[in-house]
Amino acid sequence: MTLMNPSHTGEGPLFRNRKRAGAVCALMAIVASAFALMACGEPAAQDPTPVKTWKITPAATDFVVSTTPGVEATKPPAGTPSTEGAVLDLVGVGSVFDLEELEAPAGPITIKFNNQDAGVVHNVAVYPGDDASENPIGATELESGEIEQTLELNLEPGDYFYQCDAHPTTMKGDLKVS
Ligand SMILES: [Cu+2]
Repeated sequence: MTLMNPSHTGEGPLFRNRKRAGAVCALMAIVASAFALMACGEPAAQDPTPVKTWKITPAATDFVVSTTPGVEATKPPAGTPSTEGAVLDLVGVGSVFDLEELEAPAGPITIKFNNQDAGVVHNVAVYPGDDASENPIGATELESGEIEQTLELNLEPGDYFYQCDAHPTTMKGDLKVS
């Protein structure tokens, strides 16, 4: 008889708890649906913002393009007076260039290379940029001295690099075209 009482008293609270749990579940469903509606509204408001940012980026590129024609416009007046263009003298002696820095105005440029090393092969090759990583714009043939070579170029303003392809570590220099 003493074992029956705990089981009877235990059933009562259990049923009440199940009713309370059902009411809580219904409340959470309403709250969850309310949050779902709010969550759906936020992404729709955020979408226009990235589109506006994308429109700003191409506009900045247009500014760079519009600047380039202005620089090119100054080139013809500078090149017109001198019909021959710039002439740069370069000497190779003891497998070294006498000049490691050359400057010239944009337009036709002639490099006169004097290889004074008898029986030693030299040349002059001009590359875009600061090194010989890209293809050369122009180059003379590798020939043994003593010999005079002429390299004719037509260069836009910028930084260029020149070297002897037979001695790239000792015969090199920078050419600045403005
Ligand atoms: Cu050389």
